[in-house]
Amino acid sequence: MAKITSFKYTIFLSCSSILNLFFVSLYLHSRMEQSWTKNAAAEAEAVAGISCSGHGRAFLDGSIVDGKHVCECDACYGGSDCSEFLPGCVADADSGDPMFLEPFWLKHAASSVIVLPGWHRMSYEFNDGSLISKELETQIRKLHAVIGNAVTDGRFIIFGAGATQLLHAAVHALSTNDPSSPSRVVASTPYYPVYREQTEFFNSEDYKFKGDTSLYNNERDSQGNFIELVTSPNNPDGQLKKAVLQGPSVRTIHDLAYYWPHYTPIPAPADEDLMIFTLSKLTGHGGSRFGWAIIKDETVYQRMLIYISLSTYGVPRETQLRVLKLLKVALEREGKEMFDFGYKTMRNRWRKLSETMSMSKRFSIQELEPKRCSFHKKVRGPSPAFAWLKCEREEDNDCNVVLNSVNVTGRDGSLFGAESRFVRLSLVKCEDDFDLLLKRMQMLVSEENDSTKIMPQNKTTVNLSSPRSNAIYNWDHVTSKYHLEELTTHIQDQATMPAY
Ligand SMILES: *[C@@H]1O[C@H](CO)[C@@H](O)[C@H](O)[C@H]1NC(C)=O
Ligand SMILES: *[C@@H]1O[C@H](CO)[C@@H](O)[C@H](O)[C@H]1NC(C)=O
Ligand SMILES: *[C@@H]1O[C@H](CO)[C@@H](O)[C@H](O)[C@H]1NC(C)=O
Ligand SMILES: CC(=O)N[C@H]1CO[C@H](CO)[C@@H](O)[C@@H]1O
Repeated sequence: MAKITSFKYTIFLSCSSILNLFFVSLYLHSRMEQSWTKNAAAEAEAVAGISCSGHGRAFLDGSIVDGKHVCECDACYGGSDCSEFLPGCVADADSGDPMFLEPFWLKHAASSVIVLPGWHRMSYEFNDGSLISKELETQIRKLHAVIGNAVTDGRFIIFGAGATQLLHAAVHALSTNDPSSPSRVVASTPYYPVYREQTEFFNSEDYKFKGDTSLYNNERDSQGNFIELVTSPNNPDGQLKKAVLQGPSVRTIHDLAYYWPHYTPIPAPADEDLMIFTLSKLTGHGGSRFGWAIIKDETVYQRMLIYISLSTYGVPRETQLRVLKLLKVALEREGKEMFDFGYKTMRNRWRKLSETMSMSKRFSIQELEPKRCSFHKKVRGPSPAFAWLKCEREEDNDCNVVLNSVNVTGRDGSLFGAESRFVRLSLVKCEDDFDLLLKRMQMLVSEENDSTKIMPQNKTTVNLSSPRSNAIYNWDHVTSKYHLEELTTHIQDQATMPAY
């Protein structure tokens, strides 16, 4: 009996050893096959592991001091590990750098990583002679279908180095090729300053920047060719916009950079002749310089292709590979996680700033109506990328000067074709930037004289015919009407907002 048992053991042991050997060799083999990514992976993880106190980040291509990568700190933080707050520092709310999405990507580091070997797509062109990845184009069409913000069926798609390049390519493509009657490039005030700056900079004979659309919105002045830039939701004020000018000699460019659920309810898919989108406001990757245009007309598409081809000969293949990966992660679970994170972050910021501003008589911010959002499948409140701040006091005609008194700086309203009484405050930067901005604005508002007796929202005393009070009234109206829905979602957020 003992003999049989020991025989069984021997058999069992040998089988087990053979199996082990088999798996070990399989493992070693696969390790060897993967070995060319190993060093790069270790290098990337080592840099990612450098602690910057949650107020900064170390990067693989950042500076090296004493053989080590150093932390790059958020504004207003310093020290070798970014742990020191710099008290007198300026809260810079000028730039629209959408760093608010960084926590999402930190959480999704593993799924969003790409590997880029030295031999990746070295050629000038793809095999079919084109400059764009068909897979990426497909992914972009899928993205719009899932989010429901643009129609892409039967449309041409072109890639560019961010919306900036595509805007100019579009102006070029739509302009009359006729210096004797150059196209007039117009936008509704307040408009994104780059429209004017870029058109003037390129100084073409074929088109000239001619300011506010409202100057041409009548029969008499509307002769000649126009290119109207429509930004929806608008930068700076977040309003959904439609083209103003009509007629056979009017061409429109729809800049839909912010037409994503992070920043606005999406009432319906946009279906315009020429629509421009950018990766930066979608995923936060402004530095990747990637945008795309969706174009109905083939001739316009061809003219834009020539522009891209002569200026940069397409978008780097490295960028296209990265964007493909980022969009796949963005679309996981039908976009639920990224777009929820984006929307909730922006909505919470807007809510905090609005609360502070509702106490103020000296300042006001734009009013935005709740709307039904086809993506969220409900009526939802505003979550804009920017506050369009107005200094209400007669003497405060330069609003940025007022903000500078508490070390806040925004973008001067005059750059948007409006008065300097307005300032655009960016709400899309990182958490540290927003927190400091909010704190300083609270300080400014609390400094207002007690003599003005601000009773926050006494509805019965509101004068409805005054536009200023109207804004307060409607905000109040909005919060009470949607209070229940907002409160419910707020409670749900607390429960469902993943840890970032
Ligand atoms: C603003 O900056 C100045 C100069 O750095 C500093 O003295 C002042 O305390 C700062 N004020 C605020 C409110 O941060
Ligand atoms: C609102 O203002 C009116 C008039 O000043 C006052 O009679 C009323 O009590 C106030 N209501 C509240 C809720 O404070
Ligand atoms: C309400 O505001 C308008 C415009 O500012 C003003 O003309 C009107 O006299 C005000 N009414 C009252 C009752 O204060
Ligand atoms: C109009 C008015 O009362 N102005 C006062 C506001 O408060 C400052 C100091 O906090 C005074 O200097 C002003 O006279």
